[in-house]
Amino acid sequence: MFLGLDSSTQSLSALVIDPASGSVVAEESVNFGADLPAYDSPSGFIPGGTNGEVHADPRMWIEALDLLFSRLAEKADLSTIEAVACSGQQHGSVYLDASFADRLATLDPATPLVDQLAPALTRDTSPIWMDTSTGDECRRIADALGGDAEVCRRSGSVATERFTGPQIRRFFKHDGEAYGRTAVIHLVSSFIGSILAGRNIAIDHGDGAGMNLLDLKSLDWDDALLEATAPGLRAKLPATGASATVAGGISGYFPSKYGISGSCQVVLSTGDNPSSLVGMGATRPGTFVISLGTSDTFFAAMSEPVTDPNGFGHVFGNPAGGFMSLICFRNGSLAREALRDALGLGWDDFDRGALAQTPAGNEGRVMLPFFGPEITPRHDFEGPVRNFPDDAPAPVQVRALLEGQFLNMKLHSQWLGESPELIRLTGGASQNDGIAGLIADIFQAPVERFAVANGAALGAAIRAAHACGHDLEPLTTAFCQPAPDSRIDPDAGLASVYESALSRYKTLLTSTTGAPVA
Ligand code: ADP
Ligand code: XUL
Repeated sequence: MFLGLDSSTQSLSALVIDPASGSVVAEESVNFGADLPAYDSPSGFIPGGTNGEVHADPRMWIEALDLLFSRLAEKADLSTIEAVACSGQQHGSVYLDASFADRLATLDPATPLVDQLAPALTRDTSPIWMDTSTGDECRRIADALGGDAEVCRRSGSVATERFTGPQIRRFFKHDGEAYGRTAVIHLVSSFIGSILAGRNIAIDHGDGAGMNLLDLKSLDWDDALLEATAPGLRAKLPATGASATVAGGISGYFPSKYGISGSCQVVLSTGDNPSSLVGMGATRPGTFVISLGTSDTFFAAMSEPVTDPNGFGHVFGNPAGGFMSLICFRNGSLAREALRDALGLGWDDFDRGALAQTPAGNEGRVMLPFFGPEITPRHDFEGPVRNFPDDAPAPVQVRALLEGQFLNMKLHSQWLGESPELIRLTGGASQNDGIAGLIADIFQAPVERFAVANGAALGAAIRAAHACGHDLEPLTTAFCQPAPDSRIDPDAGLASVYESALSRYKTLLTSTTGAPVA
C-alpha cells in the first residue's frame, strides 16, 4: 500500500492505494475550519489580513497531521504502507530555528506534534498563495536582476507576489532579527514531509519552481536570485531534488503512535498542482488539467519550456521529468461562491438545466469575473465589471460569471501555443455538469471527470509507489480513469459564438485594466 497526503488551503487529506488490486483502499480528511475551530480559520487562512497579507497558522497544519493519522488508523491497517509522499498548497512558507532538526530527530509519541514542534517556529504565521503583499519586493528583485524578463528566463516566472522568494524578502525586511534566527525555510509540502521523515528533506523541482529562486536549467538555487532576495539565504534553504526521490525512512513517532510500518519510506513532497498532474494521468503533453478548487488552475505537461510574455503563467518541474505549465486564477470557487451567496442561489443554479435558460454567448453580455484582487490578470479588482446592468436576472449573471471565468482562462493560456486535445477536470466544482459543459464548449475540447475527486492526494500516493520502483504508466492506467459517463463533448456549433465572445471579453478587459494581453 502507498499513502498520499495533500495539505491544501482548506483541508489535509489522505488517500491509500493498493497497486496490486488497482484500488483506493482508504480516504480520510481533516477540514481546517470545521475540525480545528480554535485557529479561527474557517477557510484555512486567518481572515482580515491587511495590505494584501494572507497568512495561515502553521500549528494548524501540524495539529491536522496528528488528527488525520488518528482517523486513518481507525479506518485502515497502516502496517502495510510501504511509502508515503505529500502534496501541498504551493508557495506557502514555514520558518524554523536551529532547534527544528533536533526536535524532528527526537519526536516523542507521548506528546502531540504541535507541542514539540511549535517552539521552533521563528514566524508565528505563514504567508500563503493568496497573499498579494509583496509588490514592492517583486519590483526590487526584478530590478536587481535587470528586469522581469531575466527573472522569468532563470526561474520560469516573473517575480510574483505569492511566490516564496518575494515573501522571504518581505519577512527579512520587516523582521530582520527573526529572519536571522531562522535556520531553515520550508514550503508547506516539504514541511509536512520533513515531519514524516523526522528530518529536513529536500524541496523538489515541482514545488521549488514556485519560489522565484530555482534556476530551471541547473535545477539548483540561483545565486543571483538568492542575493536579490535576502542575505545568507542559501544556508537556510533545504537542498533541491527530483520529485521521485526517496528521502529516507519514516520517523519512529508514526509507527509507535499509529501503527504505520516501521520500514515505511518517505518520498520527497511536491506542490498540489504538480501532484495533480500525476493524479490526473496528465504527465504527457496534450491532456490539460483544470482544477476547480479554492483557486482555479490550468496546467499541462510541456513539450518545450516556453514562458508567458505577459508574466502571468509559470513553468514548474513535472514530477515525471521535464516541465509543466501552470496558470492560477485566484477568483475561482471564491468568486462562484460570492455570486451564489450575493444572489441567494445554490449550486443547482449553476447546473446544466439552469444554464439552458440563457443562450451561449449570453447575447453579448460580458462580466469580468473578479470579486477581489486577481493574479491572472494581475489587477486589484474591487468587484466584477459588467457591460450590462448589475440587477440583471440571476441566470444572466451566472452565465456571465462562468463564461467570463473560462474565457479569461482561454485568453491567458494562449501563450502556451497549444490547444488541449482533452481536458481533465478535478476539484470541488468539477462535478458540476453545467460548469464542465461550458468548459468543453469554450475550449472546444472533450472534458473528463474522475471518480477520485482529490487528484493531488492521488498523485502523491502514485508518486510514492513510483519512487519505490513501480512503473508510472501502469499506475496511471489503473488509477487515473475517467468516471463512467463523465465525458462531455463540445458542441462544435458553438465554436464561432465563443470566438466572438472571447474578442468581446478581451475588449472589456483591456479597456478596464489598461493592460493589453499579448
Ligand atoms: P481546495 O482543494 O482548494 O481546498 P476543493 O477542490 O475541495 O478546494 O473545492 C472546494 C470548492 O468546490 C468549494 O469551496 C465549493 O465552492 C466548490 N464546489 C463544491 N461543490 C460544487 C458544485 N456542485 N458546483 C460548484 N462548485 C462546487
Ligand atoms: C498555484 C497556486 C495555487 C496553490 C493552491 O500557483 O498558487 O494553485 O497551489 O492550490
